[in-house]
Amino acid sequence: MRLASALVLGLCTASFAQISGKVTLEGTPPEMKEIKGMAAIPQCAQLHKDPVFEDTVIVGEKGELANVIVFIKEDKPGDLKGPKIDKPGRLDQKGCMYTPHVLAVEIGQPVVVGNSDPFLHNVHGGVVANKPFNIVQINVGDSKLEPFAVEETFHIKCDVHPWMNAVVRVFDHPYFATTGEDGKFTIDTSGLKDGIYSMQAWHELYKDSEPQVVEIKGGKAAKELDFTFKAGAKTQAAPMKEIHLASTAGQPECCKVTAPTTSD
Ligand SMILES: [Cu+2]
Repeated sequence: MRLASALVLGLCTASFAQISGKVTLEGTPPEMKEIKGMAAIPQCAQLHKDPVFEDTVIVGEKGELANVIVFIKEDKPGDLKGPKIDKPGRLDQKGCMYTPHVLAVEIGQPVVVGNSDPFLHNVHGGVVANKPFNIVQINVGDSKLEPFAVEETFHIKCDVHPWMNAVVRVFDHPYFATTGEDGKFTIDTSGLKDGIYSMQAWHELYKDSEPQVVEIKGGKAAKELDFTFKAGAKTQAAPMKEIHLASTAGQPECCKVTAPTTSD
């Protein structure tokens, strides 16, 4: 009985320390183009029995929008203090795609990039403010990235397979979460002082939402937060050419290849 009570209490405590909600896309989502370049590289193509499409906008039947980062918006950098996230942020390369497509991490948080494919990928960061990196992974395994030092949003791409790209956003506090395919998010509010906070949702294509105000009392948000993006705000996914890499310096000899393009 005592154990049962403790379990219930534990569950309740855990469920209180959070801000949660859902993100929806209103309107007709943009069509995601098939990644045609993949067919030209048998190593990649054989890992997929069906055609693979770009993953900039992943939306469910009822508009549930994945890969949206929801976060507390600071009045000014450094305003928010919280416990450091020590669980590594993880990006995987599987079937010649990055998973997840969008990764949010904290400054100083460990970051691991895995290769689940038994062949070459490289992990090339389009950083400007952070230290440049370009890691070669020739087989299955994990590589640690140097933790990021400043806030920045940038693309990671593989120079071998030009369609492969992921988006990384670095925060100077731990109060963020990324939506799953159900559009839902849960931010762990451990260590967050009671008060009024401004919340924002960000999507790679649709950018910043209108901020919403939330009251935190006893670690808990007073209400669930729902964000809506309008599909009409953009008519098509950002093409690959919009991915800017800060520098190709240090690019390994292996990866200076001209791979088939994905242009249509
Ligand atoms: Cu690759």
